[in-house]
Amino acid sequence: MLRPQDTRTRERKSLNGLWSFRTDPASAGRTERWFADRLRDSVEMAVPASYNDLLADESVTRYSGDVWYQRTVRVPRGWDGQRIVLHFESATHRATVWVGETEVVSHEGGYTPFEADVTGLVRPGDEVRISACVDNRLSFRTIPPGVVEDTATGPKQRYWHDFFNYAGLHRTVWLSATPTTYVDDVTVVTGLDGATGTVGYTVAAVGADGLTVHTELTDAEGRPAGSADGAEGTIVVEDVHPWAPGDGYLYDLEIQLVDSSGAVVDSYHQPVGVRTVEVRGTEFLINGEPFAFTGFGMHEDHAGIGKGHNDALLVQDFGLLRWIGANSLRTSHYPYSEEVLDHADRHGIVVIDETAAVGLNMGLGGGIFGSQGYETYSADTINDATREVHAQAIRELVARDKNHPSVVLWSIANEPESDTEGAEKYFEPLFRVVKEADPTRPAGFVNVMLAPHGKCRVSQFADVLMLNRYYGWYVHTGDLEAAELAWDAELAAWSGEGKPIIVTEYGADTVPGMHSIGSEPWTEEYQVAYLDMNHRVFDRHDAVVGEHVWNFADFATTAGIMRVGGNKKGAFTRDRRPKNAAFALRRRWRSDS
Ligand code: BDP
Repeated sequence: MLRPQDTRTRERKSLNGLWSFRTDPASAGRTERWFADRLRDSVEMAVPASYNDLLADESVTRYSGDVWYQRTVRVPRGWDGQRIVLHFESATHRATVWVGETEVVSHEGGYTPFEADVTGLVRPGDEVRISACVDNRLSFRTIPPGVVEDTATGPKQRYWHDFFNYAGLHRTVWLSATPTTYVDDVTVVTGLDGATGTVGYTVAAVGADGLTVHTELTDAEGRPAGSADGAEGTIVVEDVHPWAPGDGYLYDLEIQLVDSSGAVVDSYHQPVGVRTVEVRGTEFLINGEPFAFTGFGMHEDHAGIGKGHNDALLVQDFGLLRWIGANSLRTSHYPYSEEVLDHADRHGIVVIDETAAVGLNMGLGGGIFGSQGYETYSADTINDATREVHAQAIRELVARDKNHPSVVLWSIANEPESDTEGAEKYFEPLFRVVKEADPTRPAGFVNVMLAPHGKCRVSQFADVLMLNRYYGWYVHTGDLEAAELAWDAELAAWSGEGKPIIVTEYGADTVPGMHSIGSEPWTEEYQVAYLDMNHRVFDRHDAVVGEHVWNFADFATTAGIMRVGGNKKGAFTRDRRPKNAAFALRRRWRSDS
């Protein structure tokens, strides 16, 4: 599946804006065929956005179940004879879509795209009604998992991840047109040998018998940089300008389907960054050079729109990343919108790309340790069927993001239970899935504090060790001396594994404006002292090649006695004002500060 584009043979029309919306707590809409007519008793809802916080209605904020979105669209009259596709960049966490009265597609998983060929159901020039039933419920067969419990006050959604279960149509919906003979997919793999770069590609096309695949590479200044023929090929680029951290140099690869008269039947443009990624011993190499990650685990989270994508806020967040000297980010804890990855490509920000497999750990809930009343891996909870859903989530992530040069490492899960036999059995096949899907990038998962060195049974499968640790926060709270000792000892043990270590989370909740001259948790001073302690420890271990503070900004969570208006571990507040820690990080990460 390729993302809709405007090219010389393709067109797209955004369906963003106001849609009709209504909740469907009884899940009556399917049997009552709400798609068959104008959505009654509806209100207006913005797309893209999470619906939760927009209606000043508590029952919608905390809603669990089906909701319906509907709008009409006039199909451009020039699209006669074209293949017409309805494309959703995401629907959280699952959706079924109708065009008119015909069901066209269902999709599981809230953060990856899906589409349907609707050519036979629409007439260029005419209006058509699009309805989507979107369900935000999480179960033991979803990624992320959750459970809807029957309680005395009705069914309640419970989950084990520490961010609010925002839902809805978070990203752009497109109607698009391609020729009926079309480029269906492209995979690009790049190489570097001194000043020479290679751009290897594989193209899949539909209905292209008798056509030739022709590719044209152009540099960022618009100068021709090479070309090739065939569905598979390699373009050699002399004096290549590599993509590198801080230097988001992109070539454009135009993929053409050409007929015997030389006419271009279809054209698709793939941005290409020529770079290599490799793990060697404890080093993480980009273009053969050791790379040290600085930056954050982030969230797609803003007041009002929740997890909805917004270009202005994207530009603001990346501006702050640049200001603070971050060279990288992790898409904690789900695939981010494709605009984020495009932006990272163009600006040379390195990305650890994560699936939505978060909360596969019944010993943890919303950052709170302790038994949560379930066994993590069992026939009734996370089981083989869950693993199939997880495997599909990995495949869809790789399929979507494989061509982004910014993506250098796959994270297949965040903080799963990883110290049990069940965990080992669950994860071993998933590492095979990610390696099969992408043999070119390293892969790992993010290890939780409850599975320290010597106990974790899943790290053996990972190329890179990613550790989340809260010494001085959840343990040794307020005692940074003891925290330093314990953290140092654990890192020394992990260093012996001979793999690169990225500390993917370390952080302390901080109430902006709260101060103290002592080391009092929750104050701005404590956050700075906590980060300083961590940095002293990292600097003593050569195998530590990355530090990602938790979190870039404060974010919304589910209600909990450890959360005051959400998680407050941000270097920035939720509205992106810097805490003292932001200035401290800037001093460490920017040589010019
Ligand atoms: C880790 C999780 C992250 C939480 C964080 C915290 O990976 O999602 O928000 O801790 O407790 O357990 O702040």
